[in-house]
Amino acid sequence: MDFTLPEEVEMVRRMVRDFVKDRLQPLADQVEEEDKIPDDVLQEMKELGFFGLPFPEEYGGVGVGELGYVVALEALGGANSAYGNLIGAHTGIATMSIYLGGTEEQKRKYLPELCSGEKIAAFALTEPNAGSDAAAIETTAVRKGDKYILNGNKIWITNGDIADVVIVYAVTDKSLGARGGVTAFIVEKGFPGFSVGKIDEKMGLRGSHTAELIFEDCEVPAENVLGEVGMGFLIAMKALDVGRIGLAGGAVGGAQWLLEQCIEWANQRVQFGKPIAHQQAIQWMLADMATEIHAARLMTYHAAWKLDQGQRVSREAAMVKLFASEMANRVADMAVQIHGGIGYMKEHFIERAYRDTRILRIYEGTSEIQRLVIARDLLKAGK
Ligand code: COS
Repeated sequence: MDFTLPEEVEMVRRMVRDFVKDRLQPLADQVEEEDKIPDDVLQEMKELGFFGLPFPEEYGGVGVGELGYVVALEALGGANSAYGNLIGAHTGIATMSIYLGGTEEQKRKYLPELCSGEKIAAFALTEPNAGSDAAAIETTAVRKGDKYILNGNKIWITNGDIADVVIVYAVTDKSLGARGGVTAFIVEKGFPGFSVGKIDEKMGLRGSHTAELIFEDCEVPAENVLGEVGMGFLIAMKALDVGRIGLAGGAVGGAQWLLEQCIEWANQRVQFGKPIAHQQAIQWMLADMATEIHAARLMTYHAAWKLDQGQRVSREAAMVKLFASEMANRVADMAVQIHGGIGYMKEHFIERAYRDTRILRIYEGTSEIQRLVIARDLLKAGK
């Protein structure tokens, strides 16, 4: 067994790490205050290939697979969460839905401009009455001639306010439910009847917005049915399998960065006449953080590798999402503890990281849903 990362993946890691250090970290407070990623930074991210990392070059992607994508999200961990969030929603689940479920024609039409970042994508599944229970969506799509007419509301949609292309999941046959009754649609910004509602006020993740999306007799050409009618639920589940691995990569990166900040702080903060790093209480927290990060990183790389081998990863994706997000929350909690009073202050980045980390246990499937997916798979397989 060889744990060495491929050279092209190492190159991606170095590129993202340098970009974070030189370009993103100096802007951290600005992004937090303005609640916006600066336009010139967004442009640079597009030029560096951030938007199409895992996809094959024939569709305009960078071609570094899920492993390269995960390593990039990990390296982004030292920056505000806004960047990983933008990429996670755009690449990890929205563009991924087209890649996994689209016809060849749809892939050729949409992937190049999504991979270049010329167009931004969002993934619209969640509704007021359908969060964890994704099959309970109520948005309807009814065929009328060569169009489908969509009616309903989606909420908390990441990139919703800036998306040019939205993957919308809607009910085409209520009687079939998750097994053939849900269809995915590629909805473009200008389609009649589609509008963006309110932008949410969140606990954290400033610089990344979630919004309500409204479909009022929204007209979608029949050729924009993603893949086939009735395949929507499967496409959503498969995209979420992939997205959850990327999310775990981001959680590992964020936790690693917090660990490094804690080591630096513990070496410089003097109490009782010596740096607090000399106290065993602090050392044990650092050791626990490092051990959990290592475990989550290996699990995440393994899941990404398995996906790149073309194997099904539903169980592993749920496991890494569960473990890495819970781990990142434990690490963020210890990071505040090690920093003490200063870590609770609004002006300190540790306070921001603590708030931003909390969502990891909720979006792209709560920890409870991940346990449900794992347990169902265990009981089905008997091992
Ligand atoms: N890959 C392939 N097929 C899948 C699948 C996956 N990952 N997950 C489910 N399916 C299939 C099932 O095999 C089943 O088909 P068969 O009965 O023919 O085998 C069908 O899809 C329905 O699945 P299931 O019975 O598991 O559906 P449930 O309604 O019980 O819900 C959960 C499944 C809870 C896993 C799903 O609703 C879920 O993931 N919820 C969380 C949603 C989420 O992550 N939201 C975040 C919003 S996006 S940021």
